[in-house]
Amino acid sequence: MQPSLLSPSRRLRRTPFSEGVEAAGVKAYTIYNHMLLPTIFRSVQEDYHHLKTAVQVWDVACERQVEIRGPDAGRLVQMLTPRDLRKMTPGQCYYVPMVDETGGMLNDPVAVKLAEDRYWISIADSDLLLWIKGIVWGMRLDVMVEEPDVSPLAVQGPRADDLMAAVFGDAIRDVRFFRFGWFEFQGAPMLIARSGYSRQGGFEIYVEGTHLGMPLWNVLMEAGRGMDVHAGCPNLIERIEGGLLSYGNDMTRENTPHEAGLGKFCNTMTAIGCVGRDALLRVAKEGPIRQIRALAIDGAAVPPCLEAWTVTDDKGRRVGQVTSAAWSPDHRTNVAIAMIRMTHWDAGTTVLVHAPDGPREALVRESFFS
Ligand code: THG
Repeated sequence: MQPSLLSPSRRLRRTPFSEGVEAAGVKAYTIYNHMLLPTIFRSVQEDYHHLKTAVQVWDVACERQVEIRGPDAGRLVQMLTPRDLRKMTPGQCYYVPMVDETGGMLNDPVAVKLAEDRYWISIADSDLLLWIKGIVWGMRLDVMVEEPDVSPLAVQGPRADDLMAAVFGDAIRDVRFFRFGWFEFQGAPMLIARSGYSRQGGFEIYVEGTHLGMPLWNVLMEAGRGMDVHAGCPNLIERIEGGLLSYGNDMTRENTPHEAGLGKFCNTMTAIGCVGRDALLRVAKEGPIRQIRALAIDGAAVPPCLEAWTVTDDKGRRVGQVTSAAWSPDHRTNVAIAMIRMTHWDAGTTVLVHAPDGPREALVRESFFS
């Protein structure tokens, strides 16, 4: 096995599944919420084809939870997001943009409502815990906020239902999208939601503690033998095709949810108490002047997108930037996520993408690729 090129330390956290990930031959990691996140097993393209045809088990322990518990929990969670949470009931998950007082995005987590007074906020890559603790202190709220020892394990792909039913029973098939149920594994209750960072369908198992991590990993791998199960991870190509955004890459604190194309997850008028509400009411009324778009970029496979690539019109005037891009074998073009100014965001517009190996023509698309 190749030695890791990341210098490990206590700051750079391993997960309850790291042993299984290593045994499966992980080839590359990134760091996400100060924790290891696998990015390649066989190759990004092989992992992509396999994800779209079989079933994978993903170590997404780096989707850390911020637990909010106590009498003010509901009030606090509504302060964090412009999405109206009044109809959210225990057993539901909501994808919620979270914003600061200027309407700038701080995170785009999945909120999991366990009880009227208890939530897990399943965060993207930013230290949201610190912002939340600051609000709690400043507002003297009656809640406890902490990072519990909870590690999501995702099962994704067209055969996810069959694999999960083999381990947890057929009742798992009845869990609806962005809902969760409680299922038993070796005597321990496990929260399992139908969700996950792919468009291929599947589940996320919120594993509490460390001790059941490898037993669960091994049971899934064993049960999936006849289903071509393999270790996998969020796949760059598949998530761009599907238009799944990556916080810190595709949008940052510089962007409002509307710019990020997440306006459909905002009900700013009725999200009473949301910290960025006044700022967002203003931008929602005017409408954004730049927004996330899917692009198809001409030419051979693009190099990795390690920094934003400038997008211009044919006269060289800046009209936006590409933030994620990859060659798609299925669509036989480069697929990309870009932030484009309104003068050029209409579907069918041709723009120039200044990739590191030179300028390329690109087409603004009506929608993503899945
Ligand atoms: N699952 C869980 N936690 C997470 C992620 C996840 N934390 C980190 C990161 N992913 C957060 N970002 C996203 C981005 C997209 C989605 C979920 C989390 C997602 N979006 C769908 C969409 O945009 O169409 C569905 C949203 C909906 O219809 O409600 O799934 O993946 N636990």
